[in-house]
Amino acid sequence: MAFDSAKLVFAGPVGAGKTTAIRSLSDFAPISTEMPMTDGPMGDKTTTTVALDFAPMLLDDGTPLHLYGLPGQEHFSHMRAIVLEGAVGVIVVLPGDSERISDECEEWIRSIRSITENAGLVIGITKTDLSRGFRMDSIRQAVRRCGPAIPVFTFDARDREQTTHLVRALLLTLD
Ligand SMILES: Nc1nc2c(ncn2[C@@H]2O[C@H](COP(=O)(O)OP(=O)(O)O)[C@@H](O)[C@H]2O)c(=O)[nH]1
Ligand SMILES: [Mg+2]
Repeated sequence: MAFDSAKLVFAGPVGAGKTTAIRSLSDFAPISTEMPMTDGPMGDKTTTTVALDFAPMLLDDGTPLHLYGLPGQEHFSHMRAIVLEGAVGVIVVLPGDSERISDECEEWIRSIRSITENAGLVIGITKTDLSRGFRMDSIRQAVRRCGPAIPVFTFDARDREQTTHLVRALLLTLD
C-alpha cells in the first residue's frame, strides 16, 4: 500500500447504510452523532447522523484507515467540506430500494466532486435484497452523466466481508 494511513469517507442519503458500514468495519465502537430525525421516523429508523461518524480500522495487512461518515440530510450539507478535508477516497452509499436512486447518485457525485477533485470514488449500493425494481444500468447511466467512470458495486452494509471488499476496491483505484 502506498500510504501509512488513509482517511476514507462514507457519503450518501439518509438510511443508505453509512453508519452501519462503519460499524461493520471497525473493531471499535464508532464515535457517532445520532439525533432523533427532525421529520419523524423513516420506517424503523428513528435517528440520523447530524455531524459525523468516526471509527478507525486496520486492514489485514496492517494499514490503518480512518473511516468517517457524512450526515445524509441536505440540512447538514455544510458538514461535507469539513469532513472531506484530507480524504483520499469516498464511498458513495446509495439505498437500492430508493425510487430516487439515479438522481441521488448524480447529486452526491456532483456534490463531492465540487468539494474534492482528487479523492478516489466508488459507489456501493445497499438494500438490493429489498428492491425488486433495482436496475444497475440506470445507475451506470447516472454515473456516466457525471464524467469519468466510477466503479459501482452492490453490498450489504451489515456484512463486514462485503463492506471490506468495497473499501479494498476503493483503495485499488488510488495510486
Ligand atoms: N435489508 C437490508 N438492510 C440493510 C442493508 N444495508 C444496510 N441495511 C440497514 O439499513 C439501515 C441503514 O441505516 P444507517 O446505517 O443508520 O444509515 P445512514 O443514514 O446511511 O447512516 C440499517 O438499519 C441497516 O441495518 C442491506 O443490504 N439490506
Ligand atoms: Mg448515519
